[in-house]
Amino acid sequence: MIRVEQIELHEIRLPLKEPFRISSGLCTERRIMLLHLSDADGVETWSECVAGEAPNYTSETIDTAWFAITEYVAPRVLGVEFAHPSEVDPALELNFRGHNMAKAAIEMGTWGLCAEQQQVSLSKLLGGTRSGIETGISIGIQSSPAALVERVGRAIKEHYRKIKLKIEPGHDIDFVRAVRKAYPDAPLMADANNAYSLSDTERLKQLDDLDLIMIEQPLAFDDIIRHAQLQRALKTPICLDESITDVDKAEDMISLGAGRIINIKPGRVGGFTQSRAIHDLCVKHGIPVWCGGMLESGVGRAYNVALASLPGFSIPGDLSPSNRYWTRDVVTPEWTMDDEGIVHVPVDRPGLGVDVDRGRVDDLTVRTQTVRAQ
Ligand code: OSB
Ligand code: MG
Repeated sequence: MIRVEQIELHEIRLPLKEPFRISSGLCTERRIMLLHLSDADGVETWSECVAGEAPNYTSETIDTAWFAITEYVAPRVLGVEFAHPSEVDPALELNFRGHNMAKAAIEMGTWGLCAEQQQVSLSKLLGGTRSGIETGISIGIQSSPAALVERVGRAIKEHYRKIKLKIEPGHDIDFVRAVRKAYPDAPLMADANNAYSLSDTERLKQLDDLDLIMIEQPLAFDDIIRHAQLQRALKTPICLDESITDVDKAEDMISLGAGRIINIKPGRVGGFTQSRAIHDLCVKHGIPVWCGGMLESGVGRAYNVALASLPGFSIPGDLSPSNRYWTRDVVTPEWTMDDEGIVHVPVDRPGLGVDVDRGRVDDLTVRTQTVRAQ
């Protein structure tokens, strides 16, 4: 039985080691919301809200999520008895539209709390079967094809198993072609974060010759129909990210042929219960899934790693190790990747599998608020 007694919200600031530019915006420093959840027996855990600084990925931001959590999400969970964390998602969905990242932060926290309470790994609690996750890197838009080729070269040396190139009109065909020429066998894909429309179909078809594993979210953030039209024109599989906000959207994608792969980010879909439902549906239909990232701290990464240990996650995830993002993470041990490009799932440790450095979180905190059961 889960009964959350108290939630502490912390906003921390973490500068990225390298600026991250995508077609819809630039990030140099993450404003990260961490949540500390505890029950009345002293069981405690941490979770992370993955909303960004600006509404350029979904409509949520850290500030809208902070408000949604304190005003609407937390009151539906605090002091309420749940027999299992899978009961939290339906309680948050009833007459409550949107705010998926705010909901996910708390929904996933209840899974973390349950894992702590039962002294099992988060992966095991979810039904994970993998002990290692093949890992990919997401490389931001660079100033020139040569700069991108250089950056990709470093990623290959670091043994990444999938290399995702961010693209936009003007930073696309020539950039990807230069990388393909330099590395004929590299496992490459592209992510456009909504930068194109159907009128760019001929341009996007040029990517078909570059042997990409997939093209992620070329069209609008909430589109399914046009992606189906584009997929009919392209040989390269389309992977949807932004458009898949719940299991019904995944079903729409599959039945309309709007894509052949799904990037599951638990924050985007409202948490682990929706993530598992999408995973299960995709397994049933033979659609591969992989776990995306939102430049998380080591806390959010723990949840992503646990999710990616489910059997249907058959494509490398955007789960780079801590030192790809931060000079120093907020967890110990930090997340690392071995020289085969594998991040290990901490199956032998209960809960998240990493310890949160409370002193460091306090040092980095610029805003905090505590909400309690009435
Ligand atoms: O589209 O996958 C994306 C980061 C922020 C917003 C959107 C995206 C991303 C990434 C980062 O690609 C992947 C990572 O966390 O390493
Ligand atoms: Mg994406």
